[in-house]
Amino acid sequence: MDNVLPCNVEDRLQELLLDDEETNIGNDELPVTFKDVQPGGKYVQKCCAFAQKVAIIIPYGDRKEQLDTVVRHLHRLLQSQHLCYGIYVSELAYPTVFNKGLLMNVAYLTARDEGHYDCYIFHDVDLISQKERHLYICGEKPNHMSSFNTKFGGLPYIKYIGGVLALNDTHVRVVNGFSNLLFGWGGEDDVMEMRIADKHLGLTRVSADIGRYKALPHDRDKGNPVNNDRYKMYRTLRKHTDQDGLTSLAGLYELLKVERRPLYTWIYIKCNKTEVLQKNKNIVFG
Ligand code: NGS
Repeated sequence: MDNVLPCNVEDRLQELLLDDEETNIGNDELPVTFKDVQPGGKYVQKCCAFAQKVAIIIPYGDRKEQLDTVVRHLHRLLQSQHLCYGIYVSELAYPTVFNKGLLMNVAYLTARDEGHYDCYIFHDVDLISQKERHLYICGEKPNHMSSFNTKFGGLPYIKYIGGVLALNDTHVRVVNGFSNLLFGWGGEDDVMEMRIADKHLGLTRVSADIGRYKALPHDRDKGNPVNNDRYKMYRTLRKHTDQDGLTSLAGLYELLKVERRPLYTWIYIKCNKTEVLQKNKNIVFG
């Protein structure tokens, strides 16, 4: 589904064109575009051309440069689209094994509790939208926004919904968020795809010319080894959507800090893989 800006708004985008150079700006001084951003990365001024209030959720590992780039890019883009929004970045304290699903769940709850957003856009840290007209709002169905990723020259496979995914609050609740139990690289997006299908929510995908994203290059992240158990876990995870996700998140992590940084809200958490899997052993092995 293509959400694109109406022409009268598009005209005002010219000064905000997002080319490659723009996305490489340094991170010391806040450019004037960000002067209206409130601490925690919230923007509520001169906005609300659309009725939705949007939370951007970015699970973060250790690519600070990319985080700075994508956050700045998003502020420019979302302001140009006259949206009310907040940006939330969640990070796990090391040493640990990365858990993208759990990080996204925690950030979602934080955003929901403080902002009551209508739309949640789960966004990889390495993806830059190349189309300013690609509106960052939710539709009636879950919407896969990153339909063309320069890393893959399109989609890596047809059921792929990773990268950038827009879910409204009802969607997130119905699927019980993401699985908390996939540690390491791979699979959390595929399990979300199964949840959306199993709950019959339907799915839309932006056309490839609008949903075009540039992938920023990177090495493999520290603390994020490939999860070799992921395929094995699918079958049992699929049976336990209602027991594994937002409803079972409490007690699986410790909230260390919520910090209002100038351009985003930073949520820092701690969790122990062995303990989490042990607490959920009936799901993992059942
Ligand atoms: C698939 C993974 C997805 C992942 C996608 C793209 O193979 O979680 O590759 O990854 N699924 C499984 O491993 C089952 S990427 O190249 O963007 O890192 O999102």
